[in-house]
Amino acid sequence: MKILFLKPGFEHLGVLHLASYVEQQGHTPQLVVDPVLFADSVFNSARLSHLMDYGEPVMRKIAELKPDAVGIPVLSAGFAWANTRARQIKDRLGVPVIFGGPHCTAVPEETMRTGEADYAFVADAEIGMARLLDVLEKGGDLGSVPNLIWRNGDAVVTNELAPLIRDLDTLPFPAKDLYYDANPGHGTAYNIISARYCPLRCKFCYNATMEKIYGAKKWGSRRSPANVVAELREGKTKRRFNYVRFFDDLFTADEAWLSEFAPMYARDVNVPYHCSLHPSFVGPKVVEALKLSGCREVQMGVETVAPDTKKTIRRGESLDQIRDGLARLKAAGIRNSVDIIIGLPGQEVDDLRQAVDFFNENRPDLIMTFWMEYTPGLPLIRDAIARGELTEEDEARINIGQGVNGYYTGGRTLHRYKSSARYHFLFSLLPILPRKFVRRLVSRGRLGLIPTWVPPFFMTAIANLLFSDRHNATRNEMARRYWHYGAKRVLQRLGLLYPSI
Ligand code: B12
Ligand code: SF4
Repeated sequence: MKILFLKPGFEHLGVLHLASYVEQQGHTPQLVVDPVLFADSVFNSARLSHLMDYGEPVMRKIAELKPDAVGIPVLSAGFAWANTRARQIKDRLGVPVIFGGPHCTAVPEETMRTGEADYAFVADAEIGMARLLDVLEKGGDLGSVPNLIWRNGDAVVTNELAPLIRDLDTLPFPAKDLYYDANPGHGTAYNIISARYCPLRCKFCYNATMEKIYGAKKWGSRRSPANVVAELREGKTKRRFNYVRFFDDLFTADEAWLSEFAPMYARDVNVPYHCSLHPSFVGPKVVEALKLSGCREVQMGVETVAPDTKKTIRRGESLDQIRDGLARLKAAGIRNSVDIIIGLPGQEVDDLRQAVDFFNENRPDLIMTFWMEYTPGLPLIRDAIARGELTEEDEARINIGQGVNGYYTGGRTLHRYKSSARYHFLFSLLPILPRKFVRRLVSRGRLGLIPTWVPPFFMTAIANLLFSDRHNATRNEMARRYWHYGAKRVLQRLGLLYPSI
């Protein structure tokens, strides 16, 4: 059966893993990438997004490929886009549309009740998707397809979950060629994932949602270091890349794994890489292994330094751990970027001031400031409602993928938008501002001098441009994507180029 995956924006490892799995099971995967410009959290403009919409060329391409079914990955922020395309596909081709990904996992019933999908999947979908395609092709019982959500008359049925795939080494490598054939020259990095999920369950994160489904058992599926290195070695034979980006939630969670991985990676891959970590997992052994393996840059989620707010989001690390971790990384010559969140429930402006004080003394290379984005199913939503920072109506909107943009649902941040935006400005430039200047600015109450007309997303872009590693793959890929698809669409709109993707 021909299954076409329609993917917005960037490379999507979930889809590429699914594609290679269903191919192994006898089906034929296809991929169409919809560029979806100006609808992400960096560049967001309804008017430009409409102007640059690739709807018609995307639909034409799908029709040319004549799939038997179409699969669409759905993040909550992309639920509206997924529904629009699903409707168009069903009207034009009449083939079934299947949704999957974090939005469906978080709110399965709502996905089916409010969306256009014929079928959707909860959580990891390799086994279920292959089974569904068999049923659609040869007939059979939909009730036997694990993780499937489907309509039986007026009822929405959620089937039993398959156990998590524990031995990820048994899965085929992701179907990278599908993406790179469609987007030649877009990636200078090799994106890879070695584990699924995270041992922690911070309340603002998808992993807290997953806990409702798999409990504490969700953690524990990790590919062996040899399997990860084998994929990268194979990747090297197919295309050139000068950077590797590990998409794992918490790359350094397992010291033993890391110690086995480090020498193997250094010997067989030897390409600088990026990974994400957590302040509780930056001990001496971890940093030693990162250094030995050639890690170039890490992103550390700090989110807040205020003890009470840390408790609210279920974070247990101490300020000493953050301080020591940053110092160790610096001593090892590993670039480090920290994440801060504005708009957490209960967060006061003073929390942000504490963060400025802390990072002024313990300087990371880059501070990435995010505004709290409530996505469906987060336990933090109930906390925000209890504090009167969100309403039940807000939750209903969040559950259908609306209002997930942090600038609009940053809890009560909106009431102190100006001061929050000023702190965002300051965090963005902190790494180059003289320490004394920052101290004076904050202690003498001169923050009002910082302009509030500069949009926060612009400051994030500036910080990225100034301080992120020149190999920073997200930045480079984003620039390429906008340049390639933006210029192409403008020429198409002017009638100078035939509309295609
Ligand atoms: C890497 C990553 C990124 C990368 C790449 C994104 C991508 N499209 O792959 C980048 C940096 C670009 C990114 C950006 C964003 N991300 Co992100 N990202 C992740 C991360 C850390 C890993 C994703 C991954 O590769 N997982 C591994 C693969 C194997 O799993 P998977 O993708 O979930 O796929 C499996 C199942 O979900 C399912 N499935 C997935 N797709 C489909 C499709 C079909 C048809 C079917 C049947 C099944 C199916 O089957 C797959 C295989 O089992 C996750 C956290 C996480 N643990 O998932 C967050 C996560 C997905 N991101 C998230 C968010 C919010 C974002 C942003 C909106 C953030 C922002 N403010 O900009 C943007 C959106 C960008 C976009 N438009 O795609 C949230 C989504 C929450 C939600 N409910 O929507 C997550 C869950 C993190 C979190 N906050 O908790 N992200
Ligand atoms: S450490 Fe990161 S990935 Fe893990 S639960 Fe917390 S925020 Fe999510």
